[in-house]
Amino acid sequence: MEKNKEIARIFEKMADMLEFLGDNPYRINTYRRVAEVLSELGEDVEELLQTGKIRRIHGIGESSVEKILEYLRTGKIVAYEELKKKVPEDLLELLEVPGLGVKTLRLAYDRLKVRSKEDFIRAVKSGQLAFLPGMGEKKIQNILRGLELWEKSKERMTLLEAYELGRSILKHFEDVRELYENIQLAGSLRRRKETVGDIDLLVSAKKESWARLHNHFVNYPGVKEVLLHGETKSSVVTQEGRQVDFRTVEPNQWGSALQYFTGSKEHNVRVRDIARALGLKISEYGVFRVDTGEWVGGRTEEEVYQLIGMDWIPPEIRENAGEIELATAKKLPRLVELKDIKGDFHMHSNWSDGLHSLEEMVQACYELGYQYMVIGDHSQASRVANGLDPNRYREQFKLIHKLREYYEPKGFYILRGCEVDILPDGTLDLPEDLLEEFDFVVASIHSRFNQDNTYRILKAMESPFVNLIGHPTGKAYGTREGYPIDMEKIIKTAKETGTALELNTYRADLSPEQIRRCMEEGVTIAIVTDAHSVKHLPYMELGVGLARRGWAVPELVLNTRDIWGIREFVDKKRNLMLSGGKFA
Ligand code: DGT
Ligand code: CA
Ligand code: CA
Ligand code: ZN
Repeated sequence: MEKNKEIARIFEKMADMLEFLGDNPYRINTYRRVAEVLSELGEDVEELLQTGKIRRIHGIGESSVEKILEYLRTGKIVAYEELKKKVPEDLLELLEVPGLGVKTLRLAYDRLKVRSKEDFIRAVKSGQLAFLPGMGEKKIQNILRGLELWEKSKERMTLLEAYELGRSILKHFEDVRELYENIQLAGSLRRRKETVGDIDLLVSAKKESWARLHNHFVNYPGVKEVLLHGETKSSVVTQEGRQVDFRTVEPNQWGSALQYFTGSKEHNVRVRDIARALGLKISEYGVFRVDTGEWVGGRTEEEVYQLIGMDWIPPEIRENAGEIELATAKKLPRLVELKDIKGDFHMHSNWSDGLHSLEEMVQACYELGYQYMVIGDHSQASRVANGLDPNRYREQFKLIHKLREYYEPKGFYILRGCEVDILPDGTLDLPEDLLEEFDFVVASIHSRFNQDNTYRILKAMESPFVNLIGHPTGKAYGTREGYPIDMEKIIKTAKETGTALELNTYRADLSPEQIRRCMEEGVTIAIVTDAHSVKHLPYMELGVGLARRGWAVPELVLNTRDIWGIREFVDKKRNLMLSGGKFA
């Protein structure tokens, strides 16, 4: 699917370039649609060419097909090469900056003689931008803020991006399965850190295969530049500018190498110190006796930890934050695992701002092997997200009712839900009599972040019908800062009212520290994908990783309960709140 991505990227760029040149909007939209179709396409364009089906892709017209064919045959699209001569490509890269559009770039080009990315950044920082028509102080501040965030986000990938890239590289290695014994992504990606600097890939194999493995690695189709092509270590940079490090080790070094390259550095330093006190030396090559230099183990990670008197430690908590002491005392808690997860509580269909139909979302959840799912389309106040009014929710209930007839006999339960907006004064965007009809309610803040957000959330939790607070802090993967809130108060009230707090896989909100506080206080969290397409549903695996980073235990993760446990959770809150009681 690498080719799909490459070609989609070119069409996307051509659309930007045409827009910059003030070309016909119809043509611009056509190119954008081609890019979208190509990235969503389930099949490889190269295969479609071979099977002759390429001319029948829905949504791609004749002249675009010709360009795709041209690229597959020659590796180039002449129309694109021509456009490159007319526009400063480098300047258009700035379109990734939040809050910056073609119009502003074009104005800066015409009036301020801005020709490159650097020119533009200089123009913003020196205040020259203020000379452009329609450029107020507030707009300039926004662009400055956007530039800062963009520069920061360029340095590190979000966990989502790293996960996708990692999966694609693992897939590339399936072609040479006979050459190695073990393969794994290590480093911060394995630890499920919210942002990832570079990807670390580790393989164990017999020495005679190493050269071929390194060749295969540098020939990964997404590579833009090979930084190092060695015998044991290679490094490349991808088209997106991301670095991937690759190492090969002998099969009996697997455990010690995996332990070493998983990190974190702080964890490894402690582990090494403890080993030294026991007369042992741990390196990526194995565990050795210091006095004789004799190799004593390192085939598996379990073996490495066991040799220094510890239980195996889950990668997500290897941060030297108390895990080493507990592993030595053999008292590590059992963390939640993907296999414990029985359902997802927050997702959107094309009734609001999702890409897929309700039917498609339901079928996809069923195929994941879940016991239940909550459909949670936006409520009316979320206009941009095409939120539902009470009548449309009731329409949706009818459809769900019909779907249940098919799915319930199979043991799969569709819960009627919503993601109701918490309004600026803390009231909810839907009437009580409707809220009562839902099986499960998620309530979130989506606008007016300058209000007292702690108060808004506390008030929402007092509703007997609100079961989960969506993305509590409003932050997203280090790219979007949250609104200020008093998390301690929210945790306390969640406990008192029997409301769960959401760990949103799409945003990494809550943070590991906040999850840990929930665990300490006995507050239940729910891991949700907030899927806007069936493609996002499997990110549950990442959500579980993020939860584990916060030391989440199955007892306090709502998704580990079965359908009857969920109904009990909902009923318990309703009964208690309606009778004026409080939770223990
Ligand atoms: P990143 O890539 O910045 O998100 O973070 P990591 O943790 O993936 O770091 P990276 O890629 O530099 O190195 C991968 C692992 O290799 C790291 O987690 C621990 C190990 N490692 C790297 N350099 C050192 C070092 O100087 N000392 C020790 N003890 N371990 C190291
Ligand atoms: Ca790394
Ligand atoms: Ca690295
Ligand atoms: Zn939301």
